[in-house]
Amino acid sequence: MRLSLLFSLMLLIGEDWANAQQKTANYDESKIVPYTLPELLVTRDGKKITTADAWTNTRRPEVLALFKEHVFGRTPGNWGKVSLETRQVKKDALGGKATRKLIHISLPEHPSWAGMEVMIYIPNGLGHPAPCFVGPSFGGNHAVSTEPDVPLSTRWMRPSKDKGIVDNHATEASRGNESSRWPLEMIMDQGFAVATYYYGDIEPDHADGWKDGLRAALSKDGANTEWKNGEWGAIGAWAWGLSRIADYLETDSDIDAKKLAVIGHSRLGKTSLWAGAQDQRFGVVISNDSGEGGAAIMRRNIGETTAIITKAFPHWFTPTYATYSNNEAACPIDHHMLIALAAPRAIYIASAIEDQWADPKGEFLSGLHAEPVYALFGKKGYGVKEQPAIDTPVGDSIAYHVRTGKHDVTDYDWQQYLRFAKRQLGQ
Ligand code: GTR
Repeated sequence: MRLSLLFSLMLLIGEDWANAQQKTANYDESKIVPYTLPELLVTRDGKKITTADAWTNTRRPEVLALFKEHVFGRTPGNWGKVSLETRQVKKDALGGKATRKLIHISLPEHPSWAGMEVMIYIPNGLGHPAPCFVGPSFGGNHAVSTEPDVPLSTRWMRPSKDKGIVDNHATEASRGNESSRWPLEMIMDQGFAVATYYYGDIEPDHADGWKDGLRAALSKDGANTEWKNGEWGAIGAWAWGLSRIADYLETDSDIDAKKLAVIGHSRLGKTSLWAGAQDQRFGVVISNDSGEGGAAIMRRNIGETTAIITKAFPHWFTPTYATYSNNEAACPIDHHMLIALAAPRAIYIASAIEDQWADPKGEFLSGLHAEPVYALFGKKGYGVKEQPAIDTPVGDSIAYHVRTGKHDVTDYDWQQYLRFAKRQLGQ
């Protein structure tokens, strides 16, 4: 009993410590030490990139490799066969508005990973395959949906009285606790499907969580693995899950798998950016308040910093990333390069004005500094050079808004994403 209490307390140190840092962090622009961003359009051996082909064939692979080596780690390629099993199809979900499917994705060659439960809502009566948003949830399918017959997740969850998590597990009181972030009816009304999974299906989100998840299952040393520089962290594994959902969606004739938008909030926004960087099946990439390690420029060192995030959440990244704590200038990437990896596909970066921890201005700047890559493809970025006023979305192939309010996903955010996805994907 005592030991398990100690263990639970240890698990909280990362989150709690990060939360405490929010109060004392620097939020003063005038204290930013002048910095130079790494060149996007110059190769490591000094060649200038001036064409879309040279970006695609030379510089893009280089930048992608840099993010693997220095930030998120390499995704191993040894998972083998992927089993895609449809477990439930409910044609009259959401009062008849949608069909709900539950798909179990697992790896027959790696049975120690329990697999992932994907929940898909598809608007009824559309008359054509639906474009689809794909994103992970913090709380599980039963938290995204308010429908009482969605199975409760049985996986490890972070303790939370508010969310009805008891002994690290969801209860009936957990239903719908994330539904405000997933306005399913609004999304269905706009003719889009939604595919989602609980990120903890891949691995529990704490420093030792990988031992009970996909990373241990795919590693030859299992739970005894010592993660080396360049090997993947949790964000890489969560992003892998998004790509496996895309594998499934390509097999479902109710879905237009040529029209996929990957979306995530906060740590899961970092995840959606990394999924979008690696997997070009995602034609739209959406970062909602992704902040440090996501869209924010790391060299600004304002709000959450590399030092803070790699101390609080060492398991999210490849070990190398922590070596750039208070040493950002030595890092061969900055996060405008992560945005550029989406090019020429469409990307939306969103911030919230009360979320200074995530550095809204730094999130804006990463999109601005990615524009030269989009220009090579004849694509337009923001169309403005300064961060726009609150609640004033800007942009074309790279779009941005900073909305009123806190760190969250709101209907306002979704209204912009729906409009953007329609414009970019056609619908
Ligand atoms: C915070 C962390 C942020 C962000 C956030 C979240 O504690 O410092 O980087 O990821 O959690 O995911 O809600």
